[in-house]
Amino acid sequence: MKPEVLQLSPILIPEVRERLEALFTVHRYYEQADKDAYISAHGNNIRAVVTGGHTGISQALMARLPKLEVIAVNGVGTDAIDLAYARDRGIQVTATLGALTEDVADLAIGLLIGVCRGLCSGDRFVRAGHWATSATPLAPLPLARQVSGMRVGIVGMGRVGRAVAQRAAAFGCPIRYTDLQPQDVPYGFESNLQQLAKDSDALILAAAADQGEALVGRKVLQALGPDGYLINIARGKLVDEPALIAALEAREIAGAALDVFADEPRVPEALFEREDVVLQPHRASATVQTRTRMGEMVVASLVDVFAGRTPQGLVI
Ligand code: 8YV
Repeated sequence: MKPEVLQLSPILIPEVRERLEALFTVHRYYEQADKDAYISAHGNNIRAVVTGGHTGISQALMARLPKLEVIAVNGVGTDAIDLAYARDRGIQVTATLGALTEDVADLAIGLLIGVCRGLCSGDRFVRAGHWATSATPLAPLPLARQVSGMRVGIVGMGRVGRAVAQRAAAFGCPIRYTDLQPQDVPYGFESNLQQLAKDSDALILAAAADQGEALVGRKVLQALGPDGYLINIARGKLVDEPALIAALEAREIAGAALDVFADEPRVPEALFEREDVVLQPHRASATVQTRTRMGEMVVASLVDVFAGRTPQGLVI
């Protein structure tokens, strides 16, 4: 009999879906109208969960899956999983470590350029027909901020932070970073986030959010200052969003570019009308190439666990 898998979020690559369904009996939890009744009917037979980094799995749901052996995260973040509880139950947790590094770093740089150079405002300006009609071409658009040579501060020097640093270095940007401890990288370490913000023109968040705290609040934003930009490709909960909105409104920072939000998919409406922000719907890893690689890792990790092998990307 094929092992039964509970799938909590969609997989967008057809080949990966087909392979998953060929090897396992897949229960698409995310499609169920009555999730409670669905778990009452199937929960006792579920041996694996497939979920996204943002979706994770609640402890309450894990508790209803007594035969659960493995949670395969189609992503790298494990902040939405109670790892201590999983460990106590002997449930293995895997993540697609390394599969999405390049894409996430690419988007961080894309967002940095996007917000500093006003790419989205420029696009809206052209589409609205303002370029052709404006008396002084480009008059309503303010001059942009140069990206090359900006002082970049990176929060979290893990795989993604390093890939962001490599890219920013190619733009001639001096780089400093903060992390729980100094890493073996050729960039200056700063233990104090507020000081890092003060010394940066752009602060890029690439940290894990397992501690669940908002690292970036009013003080860090004020330290970043009226010429500083905040880029977040990590987790929305790392930022105190009301403080960010207040800082933008008071022009205490120059702008923000965000791929992630505290309560996705809900985004504070106060951000919608602002020209000094660039917004993305959490899609830093959403390329065909990366999602294929991630999906293949998810399937391989389930195969390995059920064959008694140590899966690649084992977190606990
Ligand atoms: C994905 C993520 O969007 O890796 C993560 O933790 O949040 C993202 O890469 C998500 O996991 C989609 O499945």
